Amino acid sequence: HIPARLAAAALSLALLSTSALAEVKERTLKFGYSTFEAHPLGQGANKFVELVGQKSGGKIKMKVYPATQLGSETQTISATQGGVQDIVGTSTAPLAGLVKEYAIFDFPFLFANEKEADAVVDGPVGQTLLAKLSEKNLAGLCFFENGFRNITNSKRPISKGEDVAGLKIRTMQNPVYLESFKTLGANAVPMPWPEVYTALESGAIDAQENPYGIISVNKLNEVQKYISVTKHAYSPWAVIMSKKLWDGLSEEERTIFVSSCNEAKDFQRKFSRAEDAKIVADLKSKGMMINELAPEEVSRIKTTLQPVIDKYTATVGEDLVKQAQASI
Ligand code: EAX
Repeated sequence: HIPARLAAAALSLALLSTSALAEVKERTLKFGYSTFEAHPLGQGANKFVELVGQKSGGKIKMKVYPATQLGSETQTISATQGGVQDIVGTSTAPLAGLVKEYAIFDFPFLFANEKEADAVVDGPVGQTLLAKLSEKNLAGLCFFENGFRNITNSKRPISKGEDVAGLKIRTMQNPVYLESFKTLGANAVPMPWPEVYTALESGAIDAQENPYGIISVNKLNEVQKYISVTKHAYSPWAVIMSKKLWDGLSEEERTIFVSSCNEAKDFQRKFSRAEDAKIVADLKSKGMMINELAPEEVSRIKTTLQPVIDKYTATVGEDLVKQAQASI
């Protein structure tokens, strides 16, 4: 027979989980993001949805809209602010237009590797930035990663900063990216992601920059010849809820969302990093030319971009930059 203590423990556990779930409402939420489901971000999004489902005993469901079905990143961020969309996943760059401190993540060459990125994004700077979204009718849950960004173009390999000059390059809708590429002499144009493939195809632009995964899943190999491994910036990807929804959640529901996001994040980053080598081989096999830059050329680019870093250090505040540097 079952020992009394064990039976009591089982009973209290059962009570705990039923009483716990009493604080969880049946909900079906709208979750939209810009990349494809097959991308590691889409896989991370699915993991998040699955975990929220499990932890809520199936009460909280999400309808997922990948691949810009609900609009560009800036549009879906606005829809989430208005509560029309419940959850958005987005590269953080467009958030700098709402909360200026987000520009810190866009500083060229801020992180040398993923370990440094994780330390800052998961540290006090990341926490501050998630919390700041509440000023804009948003509730930040956690950060996945889009990854280190590399330049692709149709003209030539980029081996030094001077090779960027004259390229018509699309940037995200973010001033740090825009000014960085202008400083290198490029003809830089901000453009929402859904327009980029067509603009590259028609030759309206020559170049764009994104991590390997985005290049691959969007088949940019069809319209771009060269990838130059500049790793000039790192894109975190924020999972954000509308504040309207957040404010109406029980503590228990909030815990479900935040803990699921963080668990999904660990899965997502591992997956993303494991995919990179395979993607590079695949892009090469599809005819893309991939070149690395000599470290001294990377340092020269960084020196050229120092005025942009200085300008945006003033914008985001020197304390935040120091805090980031202390985490690295
Ligand atoms: O889906 O707009 C961009 O370049 C971002 O990297 C976006 O997340 C791509």
